[in-house]
Amino acid sequence: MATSNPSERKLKHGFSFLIKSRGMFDISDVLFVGNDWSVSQLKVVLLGGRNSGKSCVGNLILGKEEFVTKERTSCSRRLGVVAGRWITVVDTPGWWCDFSAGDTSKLVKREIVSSVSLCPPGPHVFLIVVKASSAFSERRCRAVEEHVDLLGDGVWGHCLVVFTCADRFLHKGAEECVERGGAALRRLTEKCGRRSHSVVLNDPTDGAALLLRIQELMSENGNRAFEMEESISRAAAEEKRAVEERAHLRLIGMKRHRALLRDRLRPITNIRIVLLGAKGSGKTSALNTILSRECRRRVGRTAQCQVGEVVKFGRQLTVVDTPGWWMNYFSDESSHFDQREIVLGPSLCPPGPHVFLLTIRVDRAFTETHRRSVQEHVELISERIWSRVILLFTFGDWLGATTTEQYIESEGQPLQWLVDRCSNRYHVLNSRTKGEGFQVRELIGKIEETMSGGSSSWHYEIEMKVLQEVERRMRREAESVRKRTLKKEQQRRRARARLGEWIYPSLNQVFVQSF
Ligand SMILES: Nc1nc2c(ncn2[C@@H]2O[C@H](COP(=O)(O)OP(=O)(O)O)[C@@H](O)[C@H]2O)c(=O)[nH]1
Ligand SMILES: [Mg+2]
Repeated sequence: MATSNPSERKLKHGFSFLIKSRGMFDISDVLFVGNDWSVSQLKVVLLGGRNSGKSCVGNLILGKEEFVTKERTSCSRRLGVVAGRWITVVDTPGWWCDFSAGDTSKLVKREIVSSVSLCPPGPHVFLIVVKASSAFSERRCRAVEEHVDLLGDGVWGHCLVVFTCADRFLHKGAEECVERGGAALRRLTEKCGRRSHSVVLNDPTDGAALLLRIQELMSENGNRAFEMEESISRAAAEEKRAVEERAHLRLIGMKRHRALLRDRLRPITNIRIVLLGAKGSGKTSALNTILSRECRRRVGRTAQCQVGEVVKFGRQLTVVDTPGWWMNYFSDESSHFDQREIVLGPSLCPPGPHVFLLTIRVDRAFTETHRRSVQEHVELISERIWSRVILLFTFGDWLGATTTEQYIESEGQPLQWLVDRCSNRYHVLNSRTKGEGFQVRELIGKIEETMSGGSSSWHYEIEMKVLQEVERRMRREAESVRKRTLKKEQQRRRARARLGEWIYPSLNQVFVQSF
């Protein structure tokens, strides 16, 4: 360790270290000499919203690129020796910054709790990572509180808020960050015993300073590790084991069913698909992936149904994209326009689609409200279509090493209801990957199996009366809007005429008087 001209400094908790006298320092320059650095291993857990910089903070602490800076559903643990000490850092999956814990998938919540068991007997410090440049609202604060509270009592005494910044020129000190952040951020730091620290993510000197701040917190806690209530860790471990067992059974059942269908497979050269799902659930991205369309620009909101075609793997593929519904809306809350587009979709690939792909995002909780919303919107087309629906789990990159079956079994009743309704037909799609050939090939295989699954007709017979009914309702609505506008216009005209009568006589009087 290079310590040219070292000088000793003392921090307020009696913790001392040797440091190069040139002001700036990096991790290898820090030489710990006090008894406080006595724990043989330092264990740190990183917590925070998505893209807040958790993995980068982990890399900063360990002094090298150990964590991939990509959000995942599972924890990752890395060990390193820094300044002669073993350091364990556990990176946890992040939550959507403004979403409550109820909107986070059960899988992610369980992983956050499991992070403690990855560094036995428990972590010394939890770093709550917050992006310094983003506004910290009351909602964001509540999201942090709810997710940190999953770890049980006593956790806040081990927490340190870390503000991250990517650029030295934009960097502000922790106190300034808290002051500018407003009441919500002040409340969060209060909960953490007013402990906060600010780092520039690509600057190794900030890694050393952060370690010193961590050491300070450890000293405050008498080097005690955080002990999670046994009931919480036991429940998480039991749940994980049960999920794995159920996932294994589901996988076997699904494979057996597919093997049966494969025996009855009929050759097919023309496949028509309709994409259904909530807005933002990845339908348009799925269409681009299936049709191998390069889409460098950000995918915009789909206003109307659109059709895409391609010849791929020796098949003519026709895919209809629909605008979808708001994920928390029931069907009577969706606009008539959205309802019509959903019902219109199947008629855009005449004589009718072979399958419906129902997109579900794997990076969010799937609640009973979402389930009811999906059921009601799908059944706007017809209750008969369920036998042709395949669940398309989008945002597959988010799953990482977690299997689809583990995700399904973790998420609970509402999602399992949907999977059962689709007779265990599902496929996971990652629209961010470049080598999409394999996943699309596999999807086509599943579509062909669905079509061989005993349905007498090759394709779905469109129920024209449903479409006519929605169009009738739209016409009625347009007519009532027209009448309302007309009435308003007449009222306005009458008011203007009255105003004219009132203003012009008085103007005439002024005119006469002035002569
Ligand atoms: N990471 C990731 N993002 C995705 C994926 N699929 C879609 N997205 C993003 O999710 C957003 C909504 O996707 P979009 O296809 O427009 O959803 P739609 O409203 O259902 O058509 C876009 O910003 C996409 O880039 C995926 O598989 N992985
Ligand atoms: Mg779209």
